[in-house]
Amino acid sequence: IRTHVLGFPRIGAQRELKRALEAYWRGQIDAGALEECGRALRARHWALQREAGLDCVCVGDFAFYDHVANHIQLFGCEPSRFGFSDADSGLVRTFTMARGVAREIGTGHGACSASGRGALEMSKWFDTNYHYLVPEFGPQTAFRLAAERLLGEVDEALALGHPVKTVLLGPLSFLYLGKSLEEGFERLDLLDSLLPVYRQLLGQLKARGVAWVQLDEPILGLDLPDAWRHAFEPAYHRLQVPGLPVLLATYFSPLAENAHLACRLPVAALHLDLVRGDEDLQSVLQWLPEHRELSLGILDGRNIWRCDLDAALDRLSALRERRGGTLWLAPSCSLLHVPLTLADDEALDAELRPWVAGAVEKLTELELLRSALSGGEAAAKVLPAFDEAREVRARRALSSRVSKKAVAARINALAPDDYRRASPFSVRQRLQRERFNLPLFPTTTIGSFPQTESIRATRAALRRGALSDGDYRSAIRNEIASAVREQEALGLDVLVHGEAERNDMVEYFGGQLEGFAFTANGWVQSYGSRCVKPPILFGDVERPRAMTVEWSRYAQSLTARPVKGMLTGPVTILQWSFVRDDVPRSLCAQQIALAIRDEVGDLEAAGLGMIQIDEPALREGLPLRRAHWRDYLAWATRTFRLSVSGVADSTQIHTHMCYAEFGDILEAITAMDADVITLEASRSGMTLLRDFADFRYPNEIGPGVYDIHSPVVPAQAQVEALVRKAAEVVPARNIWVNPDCGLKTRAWPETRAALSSMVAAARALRQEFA
Ligand code: THG
Ligand code: ZN
Repeated sequence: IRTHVLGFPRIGAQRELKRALEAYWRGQIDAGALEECGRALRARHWALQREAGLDCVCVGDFAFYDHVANHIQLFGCEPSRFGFSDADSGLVRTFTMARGVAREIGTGHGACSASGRGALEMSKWFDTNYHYLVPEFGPQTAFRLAAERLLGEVDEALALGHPVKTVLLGPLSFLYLGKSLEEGFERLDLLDSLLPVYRQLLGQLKARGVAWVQLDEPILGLDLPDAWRHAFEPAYHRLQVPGLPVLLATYFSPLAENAHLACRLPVAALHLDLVRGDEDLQSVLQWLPEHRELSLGILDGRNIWRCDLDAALDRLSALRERRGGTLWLAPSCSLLHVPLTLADDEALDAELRPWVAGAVEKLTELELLRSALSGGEAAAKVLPAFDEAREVRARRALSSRVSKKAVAARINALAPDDYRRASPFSVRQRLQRERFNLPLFPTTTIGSFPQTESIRATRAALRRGALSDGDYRSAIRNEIASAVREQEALGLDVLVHGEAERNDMVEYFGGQLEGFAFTANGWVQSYGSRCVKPPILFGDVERPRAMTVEWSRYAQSLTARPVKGMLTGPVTILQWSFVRDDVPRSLCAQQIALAIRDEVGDLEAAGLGMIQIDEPALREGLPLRRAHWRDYLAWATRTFRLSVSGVADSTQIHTHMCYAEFGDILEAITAMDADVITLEASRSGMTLLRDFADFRYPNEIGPGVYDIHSPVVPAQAQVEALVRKAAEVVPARNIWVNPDCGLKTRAWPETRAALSSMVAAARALRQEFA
């Protein structure tokens, strides 16, 4: 029995990589110092793997910015639009692709892909909160092996005396996850020229003395077009290198109709994600030839709960009897998606600390399972650890903070009416128009205003205990008052309080709800140097007190114009947290929805006539397999409605979505029945609106009229043109005018300029359409 991991966190226990990257970008350290930081992190992470007892270390999972971007360089297919020359170092190239060229950086991610030197587009890595840089492929794409960096890392690990398993994204997934530069260009057509380069690399790895190569093909868990499915077998035949065993890794989703294919591929070993793809196991046992090794993803690589070792051992023992050959034990997927360690987190609730496992703790769990499975003395030795784990699980199950009768009772008492507004949209719209009397093309913003240095300092001072609660609150009130003044001066119609009191929205709400715990250092990489600290949803959710009312009420007290209350929706809170493994996700979402519903009610009672509940992660929570979409979308939209349906018809419910294409979930968005939806749309030049028009989206809609990811100030004429375009496909009286996302990452000067141009555009259009 072997043990291994598919990949390891790389950001560092104290986010050393983040610090070094940002210092390098600011020009405070040089490339040598950055490289040294990377080298030290790799050495430390390999040592952790070996000290835990794993058979080999993973090489190739490290990246300064993103592992997919590393493959773009590895295979020499950096888009020609960047105009790299031999003089540009690998680091310079990585960061240019990741962040664009300074002069053109204003165009941000994705905006000018395929032309200019704007950054590569970012996209969600399957259904995780990690974002990868999207490779660009076209008829001109050529591949050339540039393996110096990877081979250097292999040599580093070998020099440290570690047996090496090199991790690569497989050729099919690499091409599939990219984008085509030209309409109609088939990325699959590049396979023929890509395979020889992969093969060449495998040859060099073998010559180096690596023990294994892991090729990740997570797309085997997707609904693949036939052409892609059929390409696997011939491709993997061509990749065979005598004497170099390949482990094919799949994860995140059931293989289903691709299971037979995966079993047929000529590789030495196959990895299965038993957390997400348990249903494949029986067929794989049947189809996988005896001499192939089987790697079982028995620990959850995407969640932080300690493993039920007894249950895992039972399963593994049975499997071991059925299956001759060699078994490998592993986490289900790369550990990139969990914090490095949670063992000594000072902020984590003491009761919860023994319940959870970060990446390092998961290594220990793997070794316990291997020892127990080996029998004899090794197994006897780990009995106490199994006893301890069992006790901890029992304590967790019985904790009075996990299951709460009152919460269950409330869920059970829900009736169909709790999931719908009192009247249909047409009635609500009339009442809301009478109440708010807004002009045509009302202007608003998404919620947050620039998080200035002083705002950050205020929150940090409170955290450190350097600021009293009273002083903190008056500092935040000052920020709110100033945001309201700014908005009135700009002439916006519907105001927001600006969210100076919030850091990450999910952390902010999780921190105030019972049933959630949080960590001081449980960082997970989101993209590049950016990390999130997902709250841990461990128990039934309750809202002990109002969370946002004080701030929203204060903002409303300062102005005669309507202020929107600002909340995050249940699906997004769920999606960006570590979630319980003892009840269904849908139930967790329902409980969060009830807490939000109470907050919505309190905001309404405090005089807020408009309340926005953001669901930016609704689309990303979509299951990877279409067959599971209906079920998810049904509970996700129901949960949203549960959050908002307690209000009067004349209270206006807004929602906001971003980070995604919405074309394929319009029906679900409509089913949410928000009175107004604001969307990220400016970058797609409003093609998104055509979908909404074709679909006849019935409610009001604010397609973002400019890209907040860019410091470039939109011209008034440009905003007008976008709104005119919108008015061609959506009734003008249903259109709102707003930026495409929150403004917290922007500075005030550009924010003022952009909003003032937006307001001027709306005013001009009112004349034009009057
Ligand atoms: N919150 C959460 N998940 C998210 C987003 C979010 N996933 C998608 C998207 N937004 C990811 N975007 C970002 C953008 C910025 C940062 C993280 C994710 C960021 N993080 C700070 C950092 O790394 O320095 C840390 C933030 C903090 O101090 O809490 O800047 O909005 N949950
Ligand atoms: Zn947004």
